[in-house]
Amino acid sequence: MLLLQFSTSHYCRKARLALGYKQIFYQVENLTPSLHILRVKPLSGSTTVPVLLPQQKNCPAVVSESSEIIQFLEIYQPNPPLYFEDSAYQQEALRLEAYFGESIGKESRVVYCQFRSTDAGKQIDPSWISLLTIQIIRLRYGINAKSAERAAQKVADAIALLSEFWQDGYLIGDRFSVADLTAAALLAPLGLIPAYRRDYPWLFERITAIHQLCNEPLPKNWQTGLGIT
Ligand SMILES: N[C@@H](CCC(=O)N[C@@H](CS)C(=O)NCC(=O)O)C(=O)O
Repeated sequence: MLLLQFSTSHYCRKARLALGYKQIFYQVENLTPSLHILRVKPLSGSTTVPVLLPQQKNCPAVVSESSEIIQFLEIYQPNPPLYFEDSAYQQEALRLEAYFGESIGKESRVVYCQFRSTDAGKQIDPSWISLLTIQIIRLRYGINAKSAERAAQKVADAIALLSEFWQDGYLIGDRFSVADLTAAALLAPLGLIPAYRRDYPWLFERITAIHQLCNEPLPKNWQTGLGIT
């Protein structure tokens, strides 16, 4: 399988966590933001990554959108499962996947990109390509101090929800699911922001454990969130 991705995208992280959890062999093709459209649009008709090319017999040629990728992987390789057989649990799992994926994922991107435009945030990766990418993302999604403040409030609400479940359990039932995986992927970028690492150590311990479970490396520069360079 081939995953078309941006290496730093948290939606692509979500797809990689699912592939890793299921121990499916795959390769990645890293695309450059903006130029990626030339590769992705003819395949999926959309402009976003991740896009998975299963390259297997009896499989679709192209699967785009992280939630569609997980749905495909559940059929391709049901074990270990990320979905539930119990329909009430499954409905709740998909609801939380949408909440953390579509809503909170967008807000954490705003908070992270705003932080990356500050002096402290630039130190995470001061290379011109990284700083340019952050500026492109800020323009693309209209990110500024005001939108970051609103986003931080929504992120705080999501963390409050997680604190009820994650300190000693899972979001749904008594096992790991697509809901936990999505929350871990979409909140992972906040681990590079020292204030979040200081205020919510349990959150990042859990995100670290989920990465281990899914055989996925933590975000590059994860230690800088602790002030360790
Ligand atoms: N709902 C999509 C969101 C994916 C998404 O927003 N991807 C961003 C990267 S983090 C992207 O490809 N942006 C490029 C663009 O919108 O042109 C999913 O879950 O896959």
